[in-house]
Amino acid sequence: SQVPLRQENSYFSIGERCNANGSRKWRELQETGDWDGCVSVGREQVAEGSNSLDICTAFVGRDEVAEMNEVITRFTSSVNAPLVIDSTETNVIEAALKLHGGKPIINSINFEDGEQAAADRLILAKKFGAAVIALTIDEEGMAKTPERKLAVATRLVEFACDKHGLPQSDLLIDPLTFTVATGSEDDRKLGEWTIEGIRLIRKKYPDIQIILGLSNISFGLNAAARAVLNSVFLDHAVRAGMSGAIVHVSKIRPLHLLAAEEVQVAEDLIYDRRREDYDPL
Ligand code: THG
Repeated sequence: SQVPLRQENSYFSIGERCNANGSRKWRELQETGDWDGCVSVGREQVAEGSNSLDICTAFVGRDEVAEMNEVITRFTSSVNAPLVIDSTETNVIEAALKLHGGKPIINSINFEDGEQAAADRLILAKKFGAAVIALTIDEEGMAKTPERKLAVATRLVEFACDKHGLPQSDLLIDPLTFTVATGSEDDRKLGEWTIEGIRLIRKKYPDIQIILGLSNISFGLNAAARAVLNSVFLDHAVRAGMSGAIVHVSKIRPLHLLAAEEVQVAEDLIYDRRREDYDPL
């Protein structure tokens, strides 16, 4: 089969590597207080084409507020990209927003423990003019089926925009990405369900932003396979209506640089088309 010479590239890319949980290198730089090294990781990602950077300084035994402050202070003066404040702690988010200026993005709100924590963050968003990533998680847990993703997304839009006055253009719905590489029967539909969830949300809200933590799709595979699966999944997600993604930008490859067989295997994983004689990545 033929791989077409095209890939939709017009998505808002958020670099994933400034994350104490998602990058060993970053964690070591943070642990040793090598802030210049942290700035380099940020600048590298912007040079590679990241439109924004996800910043997460949460790590057991460390002072998340203090280290977030160190990073935000340096990045606002030395790295030319708006920052995504990735924290579960409202006080960490607030400290970062105070230092940021411009247009930061809060990562994230959800309804896991009801509406109060989400409300607190939306009040902060309004005060500081921040955009907000909203995960499709509610009191029943993470939305897995397309219908649940749409239902929680609808509640998030009504709560954040209609009730709390966040402009729809400042809401980034995240319908959740899970790995499809575990082999567990129950998890095999999760890739397709995320794509279908994007499609449903896009149909209902033509102008809203939809993003994913893209690399989650390939946890458990080797690095080469991850690059293939991430690239193919990105292409399908964008075509379903996704407008942005948290990614390792330099590892995303245009589809025409992949072998047709690689694209096929990735699509078989995403759409759960594993056969008896399936030859994994
Ligand atoms: N949605 C939102 N925010 C998120 C996520 C999401 N933030 C965190 C995460 N998920 C997205 N960020 C990453 C960052 C790194 C990796 C995956 C997702 C990753 N890291 C390699 C690993 O763990 O194997 C790096 C290894 C290394 O360099 O040490 O895959 O879904 N809103």
